[in-house]
Amino acid sequence: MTRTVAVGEPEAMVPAPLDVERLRRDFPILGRTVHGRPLVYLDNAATTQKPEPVIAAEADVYRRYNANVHRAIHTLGEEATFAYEEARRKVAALIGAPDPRGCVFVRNATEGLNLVAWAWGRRRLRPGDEVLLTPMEHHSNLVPWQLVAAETGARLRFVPLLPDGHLDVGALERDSLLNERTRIVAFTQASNVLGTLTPAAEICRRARAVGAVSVLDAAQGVPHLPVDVRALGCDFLAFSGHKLYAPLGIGVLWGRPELLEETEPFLGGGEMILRVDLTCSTWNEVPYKFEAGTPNVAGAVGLGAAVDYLRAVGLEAVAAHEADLTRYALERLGELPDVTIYGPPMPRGPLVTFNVGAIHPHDLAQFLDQEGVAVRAGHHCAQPLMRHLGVAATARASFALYNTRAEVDALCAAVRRAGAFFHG
Ligand code: C6P
Repeated sequence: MTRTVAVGEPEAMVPAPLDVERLRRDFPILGRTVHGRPLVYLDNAATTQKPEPVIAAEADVYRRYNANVHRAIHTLGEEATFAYEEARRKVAALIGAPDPRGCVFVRNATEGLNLVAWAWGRRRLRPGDEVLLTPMEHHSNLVPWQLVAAETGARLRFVPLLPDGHLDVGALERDSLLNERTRIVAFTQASNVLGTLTPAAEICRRARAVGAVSVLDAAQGVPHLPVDVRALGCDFLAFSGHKLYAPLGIGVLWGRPELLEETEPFLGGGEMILRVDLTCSTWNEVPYKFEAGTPNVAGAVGLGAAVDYLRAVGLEAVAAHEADLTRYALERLGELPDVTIYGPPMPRGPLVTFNVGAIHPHDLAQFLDQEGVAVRAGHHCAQPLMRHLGVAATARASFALYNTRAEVDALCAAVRRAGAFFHG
């Protein structure tokens, strides 16, 4: 995977452009400075900043109706429960889930993926069964399967990558990667390193055809693409709220209702039980069976507010704006000397992963930070992919609805100065 430049993609229906300057005013943090310079925040794939309505919704819980949910027989408890369940309904609508009960509140995508691996996978996998993954999975969708495979004797297999960073879907048949032993196909909807968009609906359909369950890591998908679990045809889908303008510490695992019904609990404790005896218990209904303990009520309410915000701005318009920034960044960064960009051409997720000559990405990120530009540097929790690319680490700029072309220009100017500084 070497230098890439954006190539033309078919022009789709173009939604009205975002009024980004107005939207930016919704995000108080964007007004701050870093090292005396205006903040240029380009680490959105790690976490997004939060708009005022989300901050207000979360604070409002603590100001007006903080209480435990589902237990308290008092007004505050009822209001908190209503708001928590309302947030579940909003999340369900966002991802096209026909029934909100299919949406389990978890801490983040990592917890959702672990829930599937441990509570569904470990109980069902047998020696010789196969779990199909890809080499570009985030550690959150790799390590849980390694742990479960070690316990069950299941075998991990991987769909190879093509040189441009796309999945080699042809290998599913050619190399018999999908076969009667495949029980689980777990893969990312969008790579957090390459920006690669996977043909999720096709893979889910083919997984089902061999009787396998599909698990979609949508951590980098839901914030940027209109997602519909029915159209995708997946069995499980996990994402984090904090990459979606929502508070930290709240995420969602969606599961096909019949699968959630047959999935054993992940954590035991309060709320997830129906009846408890000294030596055994029975379980509450879905989704509460998977929500042991006091949940992050304020986080969920904040997530509901983030969903409202995103839908009001317009998912299609956000996607178009982010695609424009990505295309522009690919072009502008690609013009700079010694810059290597990883990943496929457009269309791809709204991030650009790159290296500059022999500059260590950590040094580069530190230099950029001094210029007010926040990017991520490191292995991005995708060490096998780094090895596949033949690098130890990379820098990465990732975009959200509030970023601008001027910020891409600021990034490129700072990268140019870094090149001059380090290479002399
Ligand atoms: N990627 C990044 O900077 P959590 O940490 O549970 O919210 O999300 C985990 C996760 C799962 N899958 C993908 C594709 C991801 O990108 C992430 C998080 C961040 O790329 C932090 S490493």
